[in-house]
Amino acid sequence: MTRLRFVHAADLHLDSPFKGLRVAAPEQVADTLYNATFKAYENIVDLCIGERADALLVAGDIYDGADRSLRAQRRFVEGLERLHAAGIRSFVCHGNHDPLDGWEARLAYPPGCHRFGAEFESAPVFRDDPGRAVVHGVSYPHRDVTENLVSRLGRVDTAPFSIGLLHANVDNHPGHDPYAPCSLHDLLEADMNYWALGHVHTRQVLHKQGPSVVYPGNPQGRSPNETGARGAYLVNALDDGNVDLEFRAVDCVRWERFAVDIGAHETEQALLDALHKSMEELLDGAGGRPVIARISLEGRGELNRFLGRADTLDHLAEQINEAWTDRTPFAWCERIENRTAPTFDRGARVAGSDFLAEVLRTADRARSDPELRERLRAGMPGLYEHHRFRRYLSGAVPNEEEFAALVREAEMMAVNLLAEDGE
Ligand SMILES: [Mn+2]
Repeated sequence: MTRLRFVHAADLHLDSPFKGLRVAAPEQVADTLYNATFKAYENIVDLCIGERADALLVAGDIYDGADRSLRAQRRFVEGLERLHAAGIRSFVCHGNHDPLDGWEARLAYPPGCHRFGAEFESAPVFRDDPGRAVVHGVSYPHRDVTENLVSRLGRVDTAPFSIGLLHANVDNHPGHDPYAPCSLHDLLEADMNYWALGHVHTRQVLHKQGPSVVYPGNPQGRSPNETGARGAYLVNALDDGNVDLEFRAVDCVRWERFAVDIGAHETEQALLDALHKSMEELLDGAGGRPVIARISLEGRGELNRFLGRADTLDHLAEQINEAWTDRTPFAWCERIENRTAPTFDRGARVAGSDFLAEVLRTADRARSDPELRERLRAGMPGLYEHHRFRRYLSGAVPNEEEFAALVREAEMMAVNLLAEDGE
């Protein structure tokens, strides 16, 4: 039986400026971006209402900056008002982007909304049935919270379904500032059924059950580094204390990256056709949303010479955008990067007397000489289990087939580094 049904969102970053992009983007792309974070938030409110959720939880970074705009604050409160009118509670904490000491307009929040202060406090989800579910939350008083907030939580009453609402960096997640650092262990030790986290922008379930520890990610990607579907989690809390988690996309414009290997294309026309085809596939996969794409051209081939000509990358992007940007939904190529290299005559180079020739011959021996292969493979467990290196290596020690792929990759990397201009 479902005891509680809620939507968990975080990192709305309302009114994100989309730095630099709005200048370069055509009008309809710029307009879409300008409204994107707001529209995604409205989609979250619609999701709560459509799914008849009991509550919305927002785990910090509602606004993009401490100097949050009045427009952003009003739009946020409007959403909470819509929830309140539908009988849905809202629980909000603030993070490093929107700490309590930032400027704030004195706006009237609806009575159904609970905003957490600078100390952990508890709020029942159902005012007429406080023993059913409780949210424990805390906000950042200022931006640079460097202490472990979980340690301030203390024991909580375990009878109701307990939710922790927190903006924090768990286990030093790379790529995000180390605010309110804590460990997964800290979170598992606390008496919670569900940790509703915010801060890390790519959704992640750190622990599935008992308790569930979840980052929903930001609901709207804001740069080529925030690709793919983004949204919130619809959570059904069951009577046994576990949850059913369901991700729901709410983003209204999607960022994607793709790579095209020029080695597979002999002519400029073939390359253009491949780029158009990829743009079409991206749009097909975006569920009716517009797409902003960053394209990377890679590999070795004749086309490397064409790509090296002045302004070629801009002209390519122009060709792509002429075909895709005026459609609804649009696809817009934001940038094309050239990571290609000239063709490489392996047969000629392997017979040479330089270091690269030696590398190529060693790669050949690693493939054909069983003794060398065994020696190399024998060294791998030490690397994959090494306390420093294993974090850069995913998965288990490679098997025979994976080892062959590694040799191929290593050779390619060495060639790219050593034969930079093909000469
Ligand atoms: Mn954030």
